Amino acid sequence: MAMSAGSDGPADQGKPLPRKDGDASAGKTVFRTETFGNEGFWTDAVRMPAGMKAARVTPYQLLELGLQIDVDALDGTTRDALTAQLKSDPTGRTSALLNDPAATATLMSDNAVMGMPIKDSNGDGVMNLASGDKVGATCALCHSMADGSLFRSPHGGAIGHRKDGLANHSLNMGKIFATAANSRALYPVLQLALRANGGKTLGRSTKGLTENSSEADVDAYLSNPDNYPVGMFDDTFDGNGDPMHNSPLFRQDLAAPYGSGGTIARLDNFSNLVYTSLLDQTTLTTPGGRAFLHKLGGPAGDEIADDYVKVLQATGVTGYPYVKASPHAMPGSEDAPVGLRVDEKMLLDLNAYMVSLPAPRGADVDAATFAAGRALFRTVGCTSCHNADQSKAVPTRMIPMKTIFPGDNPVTLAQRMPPLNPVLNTEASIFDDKMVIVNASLRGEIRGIAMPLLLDLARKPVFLHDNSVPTLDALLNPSRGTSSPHPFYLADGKQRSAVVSYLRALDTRSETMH
Ligand code: HEC
Ligand code: HEC
Ligand SMILES: [Ca+2]
Ligand SMILES: [Ca+2]
Ligand SMILES: [Ca+2]
Repeated sequence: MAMSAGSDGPADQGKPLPRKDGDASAGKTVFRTETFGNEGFWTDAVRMPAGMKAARVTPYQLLELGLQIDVDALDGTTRDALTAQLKSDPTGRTSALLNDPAATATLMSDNAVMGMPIKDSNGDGVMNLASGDKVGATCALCHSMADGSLFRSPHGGAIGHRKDGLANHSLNMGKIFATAANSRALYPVLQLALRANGGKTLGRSTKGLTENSSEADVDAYLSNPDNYPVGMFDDTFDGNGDPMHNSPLFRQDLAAPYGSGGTIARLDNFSNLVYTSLLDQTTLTTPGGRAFLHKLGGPAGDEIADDYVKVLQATGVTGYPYVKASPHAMPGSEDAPVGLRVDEKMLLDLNAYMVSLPAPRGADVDAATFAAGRALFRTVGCTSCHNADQSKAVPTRMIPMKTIFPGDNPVTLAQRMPPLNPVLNTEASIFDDKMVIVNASLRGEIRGIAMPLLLDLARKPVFLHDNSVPTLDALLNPSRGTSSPHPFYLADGKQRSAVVSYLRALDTRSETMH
């Protein structure tokens, strides 16, 4: 085939930091079931299983929330019964098992709810939620799907074999968090109205929460999809309501720097941050956690830590922090932002696993349309940022906020110690909210957006990290305007449709197979 004209990608590709990889098969176990003790946080502090029990949540409802069920974890009797019930009613609506609230605890005890593994916390050699065992959280909660071989709920939950690394675009994290009996324990990642900010709040909701907000107030915030859209998770303890769309976790050798703000340069450092501060947020009350919050937010950061202690006390949470991690020689560094590091070998095993997970095949599209889309992609300017070859690592260069979002016109809310940039917010937009406090300036880089993987796009229901664009066609349609985020357009409808087909077909073989 003749080479198309146009560029393959930006001349300056940058170089991801060197990465150490351990053993991928050990990493698979870490990915699926290692909690480093965070079951204390999810079961005793947030009280997720207790909330589900109180609300009589059925397996059918778990699936409606977008959770995935691992058919291989079910015992033979349960699997046979479920298979028979789904045979007689493929919608699952009349399945005795799927509609029995007691079966939710059974599924959890069987370790079948993906990403919410049970631990033998009472040490009796048996896994049973009812007798005091605890449920934690792992990467598989958001970064795995079931293949739907047994059942697929219209809302995106599925029962089948595990497919790790796929982003769960249907996970209703806000509603899942709201269902917990003590959602107030998620205080650091809620949208807050802090005294240090004069009671002003930043995020999707017009109203911020405080340490005095009731459980009902917090549940109302979390379960409102305008605040917490499906497929998103607020992973920054910055007091801002800034959930981001979930990412794929396959082929992570291609994805550096990590996070939409490019905040983290090294993969194992991202994983460590997840374990030591997101999957057990109570570490933020420790001296290391407080120092990190202070560095990020000054007095607002101090206030988050102080108020969090009050919330934990008011809700009877004790014995924290829960995560099993060691103090690190360089607290505050990317290796240990809150001063803690979980087991190094397991982090490197997890690296190997996330790197080994293959990207799914792209959608099948007609060869001529693919070729037309590919030629346009290379000639209309897309490859000044994106690579055409998706089997190559994304360029590591950060795209400045003003380039990716010409409407960026921020006000300065506070100064910070270098290398951190000042706290900047464009009031009229949520696109920049995630990068107001936590951004790549933490590693001496600029506030901007990192290049995303252009893979598995056919399965994506929504585009850009802030969920702001509903379809690929809309993303490339000039009607969004010249000052909107990602204003790179094709005015001609036919050309746009060829590029959309091309994008949907992309995978790591695209350059060789088509
Ligand atoms: C509750 C949901 C949730 C859980 C659990 C979770 N993540 Fe994520 N993850 C996300 C979201 C949402 C993003 C997107 C963040 C962003 O855009 O900045 C993300 C992004 C990432 C990225 C960046 C990918 C890229 O292309 O830049 C990595 C790496 C990652 N997660 C690793 C992990 C690991 C490792 C675990 C388990 C230790 C984990 N995550 C657990 C929701 C989750
Ligand atoms: C100035 C650099 C730049 C240019 C030019 C550019 N992009 Fe992007 N693109 C990005 C960045 C950065 C993101 C991530 C934005 C975000 O998530 O907020 C992105 C996101 C995307 C996404 C969405 C990915 C997702 O998972 O939501 C698609 C699709 C895309 N670009 C296609 C294109 C096409 C097609 C063109 C040319 C018409 C183009 N881009 C031009 C930088 C660029
Ligand atoms: Ca609740
Ligand atoms: Ca936040
Ligand atoms: Ca903003």
